[in-house]
Amino acid sequence: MSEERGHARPAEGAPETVAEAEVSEQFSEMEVQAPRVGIVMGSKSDMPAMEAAAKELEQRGIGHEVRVMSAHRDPEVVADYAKNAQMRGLRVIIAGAGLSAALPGVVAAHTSLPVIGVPLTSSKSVAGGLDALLSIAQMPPGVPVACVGIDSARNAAVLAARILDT
Ligand code: RP5
Repeated sequence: MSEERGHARPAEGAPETVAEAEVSEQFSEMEVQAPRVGIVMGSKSDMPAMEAAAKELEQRGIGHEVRVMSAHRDPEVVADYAKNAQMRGLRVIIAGAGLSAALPGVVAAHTSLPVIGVPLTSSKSVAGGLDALLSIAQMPPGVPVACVGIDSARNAAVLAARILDT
């Protein structure tokens, strides 16, 4: 047992030291496995279109997670997710939504991570998804959202991969 500034320190190999080493190892494993891309969408009905992003990331071996949350129906969930994203290890967020597609912009308002918006068509879309495209692309100065083409979730994943490479 050695002493430093009056505090007793456990000797090498003492139970506390072993426990610390185990915890440290578990943390480094978690970091490796932690998703780097968050894929979020406004509704379960968006899943068929957004699966293309998950598939592309899967093929590239990029860890990701998929969540359904609506900027209008679950505003607190979206705010919490975006605020905690960076701390959880995420590096890019892909957000898909249709109609008045606020999700990508609201996520971008709560995080400084890059956000890629995917405008989606849905049964109630007008002008073939132009409603969602403009909602996502026309962000106010200072709160950018990168916007891919309508229903172009795969391109969002390719862009996320390029961002991660830089
Ligand atoms: C948007 O409204 C969603 O992103 C979806 O594209 C659209 C329709 O949602 P549901 O009524 O199918 O849940 O917020």
